[in-house]
Amino acid sequence: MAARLPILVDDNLRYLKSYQVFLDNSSEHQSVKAFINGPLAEILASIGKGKTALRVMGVGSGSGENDLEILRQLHLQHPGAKVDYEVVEPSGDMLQKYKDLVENTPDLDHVTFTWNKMKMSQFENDCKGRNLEKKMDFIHIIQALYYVEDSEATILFFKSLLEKNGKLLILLVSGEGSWAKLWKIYRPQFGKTDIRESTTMGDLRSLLDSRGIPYQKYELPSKMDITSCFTSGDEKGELLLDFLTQVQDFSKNASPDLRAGVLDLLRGPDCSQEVDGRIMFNNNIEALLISP
Ligand code: HSM
Repeated sequence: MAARLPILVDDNLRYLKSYQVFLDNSSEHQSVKAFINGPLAEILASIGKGKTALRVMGVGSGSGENDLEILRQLHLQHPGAKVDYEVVEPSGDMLQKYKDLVENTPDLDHVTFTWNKMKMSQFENDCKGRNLEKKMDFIHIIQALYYVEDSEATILFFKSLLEKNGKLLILLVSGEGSWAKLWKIYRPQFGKTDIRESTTMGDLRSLLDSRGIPYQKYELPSKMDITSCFTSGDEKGELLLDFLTQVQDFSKNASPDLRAGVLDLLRGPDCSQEVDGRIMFNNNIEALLISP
């Protein structure tokens, strides 16, 4: 029977710390930024053509860095347009960081933010209750679909909010990357949860294919330096291990066998490569674009 290990998201402070260590040691934000200013720029240019006001939604936006990069690119593509921007984010700490970032960012006078401090499922229920008719030109769910109970229902809901020429962008870890390998072998032993932290883009593509929903796919190469995970007791390494397993204090709570097996897999060629003495984990990301 699978061990009941404590789940990382249940300890908000530890989650925030381990997420920060993950960002500091990976090229995740840089890869997403390169995508926003590369392939996404053209797509943003194509939405809401000729409109003077655009409606955009960031779902699970965290502390807002990706959102503001998208807004910057959107402004370049539609210089005169106002933007009505809905943010859906359940963490009060993240939302506060996001608001601070907005405060300290110039040239956002054309944007009106609406803050929805709630989970995606709550937002969906709220919209249905209010019969919200507001249609969106662009919706993005960046690295956030792990935290929903039913990813299919969630995607269909947000897709239903799209304007005729709108686009829904979803980013998740690659179906072929090291996250997928780690989860395939060890997810059952990391403990049972009612959310799907182990959803990869492979799962999502299968789901869309089976429903006949077309999409455009992009690959975003990314790496994570996990060298510190192999120094027992290293604070950053322990936090990174928590982020990788989504288990609180993984080294203390997992059995010695489970810990040894996970470290072995993480270090091996299925997950990582050694570059200049550093252990680099394949953190590749995939982006999918869906039309209404
Ligand atoms: N939640 C584990 C996967 C991940 N999240 C990568 C952000 N980036």
